[in-house]
Amino acid sequence: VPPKKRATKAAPSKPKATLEPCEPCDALPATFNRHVRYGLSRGEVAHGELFQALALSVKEQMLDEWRETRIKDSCYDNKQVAYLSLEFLMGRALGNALLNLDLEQDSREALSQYSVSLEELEEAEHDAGLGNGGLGRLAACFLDSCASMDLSVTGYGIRYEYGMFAQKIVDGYQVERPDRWLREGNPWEVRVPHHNVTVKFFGHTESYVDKQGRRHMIWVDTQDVLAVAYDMPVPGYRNGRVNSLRLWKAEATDDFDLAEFNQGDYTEAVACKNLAEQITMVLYPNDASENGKELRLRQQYFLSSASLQAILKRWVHHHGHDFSEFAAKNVIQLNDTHPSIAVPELMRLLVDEYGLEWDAAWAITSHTMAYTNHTLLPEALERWPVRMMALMLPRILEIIYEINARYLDLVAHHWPGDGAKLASMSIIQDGPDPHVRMAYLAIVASFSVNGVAALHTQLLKSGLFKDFYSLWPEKFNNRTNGVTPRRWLAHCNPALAKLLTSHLGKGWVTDLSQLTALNALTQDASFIQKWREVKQANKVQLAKMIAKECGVEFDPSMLFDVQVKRIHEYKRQLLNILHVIHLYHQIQQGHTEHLVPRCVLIGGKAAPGYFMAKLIIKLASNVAHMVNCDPVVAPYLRFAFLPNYNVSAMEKICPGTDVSEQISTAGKEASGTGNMKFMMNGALTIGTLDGANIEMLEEVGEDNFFLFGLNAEQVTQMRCDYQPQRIIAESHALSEVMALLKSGHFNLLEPGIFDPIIASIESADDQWMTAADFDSYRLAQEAVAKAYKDPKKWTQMSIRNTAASGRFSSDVTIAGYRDDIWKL
Ligand code: B1N
Repeated sequence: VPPKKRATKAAPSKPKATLEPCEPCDALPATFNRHVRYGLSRGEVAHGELFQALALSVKEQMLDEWRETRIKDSCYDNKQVAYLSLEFLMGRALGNALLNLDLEQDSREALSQYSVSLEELEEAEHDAGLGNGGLGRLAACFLDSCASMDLSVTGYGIRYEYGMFAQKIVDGYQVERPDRWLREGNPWEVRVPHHNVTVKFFGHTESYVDKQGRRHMIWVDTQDVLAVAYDMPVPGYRNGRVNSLRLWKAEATDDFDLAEFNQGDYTEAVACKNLAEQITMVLYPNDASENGKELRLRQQYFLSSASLQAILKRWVHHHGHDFSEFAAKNVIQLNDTHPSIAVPELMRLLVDEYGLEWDAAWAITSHTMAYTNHTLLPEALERWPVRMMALMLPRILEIIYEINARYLDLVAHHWPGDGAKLASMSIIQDGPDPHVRMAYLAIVASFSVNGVAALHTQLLKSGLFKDFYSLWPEKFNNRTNGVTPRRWLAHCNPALAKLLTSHLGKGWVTDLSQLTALNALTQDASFIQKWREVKQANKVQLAKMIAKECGVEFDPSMLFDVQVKRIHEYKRQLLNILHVIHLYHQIQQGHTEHLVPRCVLIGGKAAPGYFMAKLIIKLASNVAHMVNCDPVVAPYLRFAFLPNYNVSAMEKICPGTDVSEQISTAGKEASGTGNMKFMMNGALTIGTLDGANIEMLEEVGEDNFFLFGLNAEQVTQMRCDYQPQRIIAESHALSEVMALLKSGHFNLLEPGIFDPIIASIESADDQWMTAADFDSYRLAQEAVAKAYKDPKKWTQMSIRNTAASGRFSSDVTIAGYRDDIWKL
């Protein structure tokens, strides 16, 4: 690091502690021993405490490189990316850190004097479940790729006290339990109080005119909340870079509720500080659905304001109040509209706090913001009531109106005399209860708008954002999602990783396209044999977990058929369950000649207020009960619902899966990313032409993919005249399944509970068109069974899937963001 130039020849001052080269830190085993000896509680040393000691030791190993990364990024004036997200679904950190820092052997050595294995300690780590599903996990994969590709990218999120709820199944029903993930402390985080900022809420605005006659707005009488900074290290894969995930915690400022203080009610005032701290108390557990609560808007503004203040402070620290280069040196990537309130907030900070003119501030904002859309589902498109914003964020609302007025001038220019266009494209949705359309706000202010898979982006351009696309075609681009091969192959599937490395070398870990070389091995009998053995061993491990968590015996010689993801009607777990009922019925009828013994696993959480999703879990549980207790069925079919599906469960599930279920109604799943994790680990996909499935199919070829169902266009067409009752009547298999369901066979003691499910399948309004795809799905499942009967052929298909998965590394996705959006 070049020393900072001094302007004058000053007397030698004390060296800055941060820049001074220091002694290399102790090796891991020594550090670990120190933590065990001086850092632990007095009693018996439990796994949890040894985990803490090891995690603290591993963090210490990162501290120098973490500091050097920070210094390097500021010294060289690199362009910086801020990835703003309400969710970072990080999962466990230990295994990933050991892999990326190459500290596995050292850790085993450190543990050798203790009667505990590294694997046992890894199990003692609590998942950081700060996300719902795909969107939050994508953010986590992106952080790994950015660090591994040596990019200066910081994640900004919320340090929720309670992460994604823990799911229990009681009498077949989902029960939510709080996830107090920080109870034992978080060894990875570092509290950085000198980065704290305050965030304003409520109050009102006033205007004044300065000496030069310029009008200014001030936001006064606010209730301020302290944003406390916590940093988590994000180590790159063996490259010396350690990026940061900055998580904000809300705390009361010291001068909270002055009024009450002044009245002398000290204790009341202190007790009231809870209100501020509520902001970061809990993650909203709704995946791709309504989140319209006031507290949620507070979270969004809290994250956005705190992060932007931190970014601007750093800028001013290095450049003073000269913002001319700001947009050239900064990108703010909005992970969906959840942090899109950052748009007016950046304007507010630049105009009100740093004194820029509106036009200058807008030029900066609109060249800095970039927006990723993750869903087309109307119920997930965020809109905030104007009356709520007027109270909570009065200055922000004024700015939104100003942005809208100027933008509507442009719309009027583009579509002269078209009042309907103005109304439909306005950021403010007018009416008796006007709302702010956050997606429109994000598009108007962003230089880039991207979808997350080819079909999804296409549908954005031709549907949801059609008018915006015609106004600004150059803003729109596609970035197909990906997943990190470090966690989702190297870490979670060590046996396969070893086999890959022994044949291809280790380059695949950072260049997953190298897996295409596997195609040359599909005729190599000994390689096929080894591949089978790895899959078989992983199935044994998965079966152990299922026995433990579900009490159901999965026989590893049977086909493992898995669907794990959030429970949502559009993802059609129901279609899967109907197929299980069909198989069950076939077996009971004695039609077993073409059956391939199969174990079906479904796992996932339902949003606590989503009635149908919860009922689908209950149906799965009840069907599983009937299937598993029938000795006639047992040799052919087992069915389990896995409670509390999360990141660390997926790490065991995807290596042991034969068939991955990606069966959403076409046009509804923006991308999917679980589909990619399974593919990477050699599972075959049964899927619709939806999201990234389409691109997976393109890569692997139709011969290695079980395709079924309507495509997005056919779904839209059929919606006009959907007649599920006729479809059911015309399908012998589906008629039988519906009859069995209606007979109450799966709910003998709870009559009528599944009526809403039956009604939804039979309804002409069924958005998800489960009946329409049933027969096609059933036939595709028959093709799966047939293929599985030929082990050699199946294994070749499995190898080809892994070989073709290189394009779905998040490194490829991030290379796209880097070159085409961030221009790093
Ligand atoms: O984002 C993933 C995609 O792979 C999935 O297809 C998509 O469903 C998912 C509101 C969401 N879209 N929208 C959300 C999450 C939380 C919330 O409060 C919406 N999640 C997705 C990654 O691109």
